[in-house]
Amino acid sequence: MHVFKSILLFLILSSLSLTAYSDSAMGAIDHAPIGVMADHYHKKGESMISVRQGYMDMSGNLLDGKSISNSQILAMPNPLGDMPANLSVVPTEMDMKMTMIGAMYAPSDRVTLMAMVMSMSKDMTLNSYQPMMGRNLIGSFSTSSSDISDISLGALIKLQETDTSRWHGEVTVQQSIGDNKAKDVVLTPMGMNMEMILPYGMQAGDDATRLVLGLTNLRTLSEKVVWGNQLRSRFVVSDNDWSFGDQTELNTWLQYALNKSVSFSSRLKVVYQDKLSGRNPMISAPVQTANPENYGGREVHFALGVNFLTHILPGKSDRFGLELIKPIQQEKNNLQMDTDYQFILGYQKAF
Ligand SMILES: [Cu+2]
Repeated sequence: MHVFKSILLFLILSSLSLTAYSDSAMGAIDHAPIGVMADHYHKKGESMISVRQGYMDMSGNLLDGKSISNSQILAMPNPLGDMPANLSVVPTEMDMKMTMIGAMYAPSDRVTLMAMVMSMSKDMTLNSYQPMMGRNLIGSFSTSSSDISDISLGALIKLQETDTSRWHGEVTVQQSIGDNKAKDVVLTPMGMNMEMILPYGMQAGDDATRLVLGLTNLRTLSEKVVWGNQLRSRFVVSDNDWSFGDQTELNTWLQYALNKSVSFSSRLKVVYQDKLSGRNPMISAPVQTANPENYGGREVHFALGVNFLTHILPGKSDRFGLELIKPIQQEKNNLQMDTDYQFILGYQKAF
């Protein structure tokens, strides 16, 4: 398993870094847990590059937040038509990988500029069942898609900084550039292999332009403890046929500095997302993911993380972050897949 190997690697590197003290003024605790975006600004003239790799694993399904079996799903009506009358294709597993490459530059102490490119790859395994009568399993198949999904340009504005508290705002424009009509071969309930446009959740993009607004506060509770809070919303300002719903994310985290080069974190993340808006009439298979109503909802996640500084490449410290995220509540709208865990690994280097 990726996750456990990586955790082991981090524990080994963390213990090495106990001896690899950073000589700069920066500490591991100075950046938020790696899954929090736009969490810090820079001093005039500083720049930084970052790479984040995220994984998400989903398996099984939820109806209004409660576990539902494949046979219960087959009994549900197909809302997109009456051929067939019931849902006949059921997703069983989904894996998502995200790569985010970012750059920051501070032209002044007040403003830090940000640019980011994100790419995504998605894999889904599904079962196809007879559309009527016995509803026997016809077979399993998998679909995948992969693309650069979006680019964003933004600015962080320092609002207030005291010895124990920092406030900053974020304004970002995010443009989806990923394919929103990716195709793959699907095993239909009639037992045929057909190339089709994949449902919305399997698309890397939605053609939308979004405005991201954020507000972050960091509070130093003691020499070793920082409490962070962030409210961040993404609004669709223009789209074409369809787009994923607006999203608001609330994060609160506590970080503890073991020493200057290692910090541990716990984080609570609450996400509200609207259902999908609009539709593509070509997406109409008897599968839950083809229905715009089966998107969005409220989710609460808990994360544990570690940040650490070490010296590998010349210049300032090399910064690593790892976070393991588990859902504690998934009030997803209608019928959706059940999230097992997420996992984010990151590297940051300032100049
Ligand atoms: Cu930075």
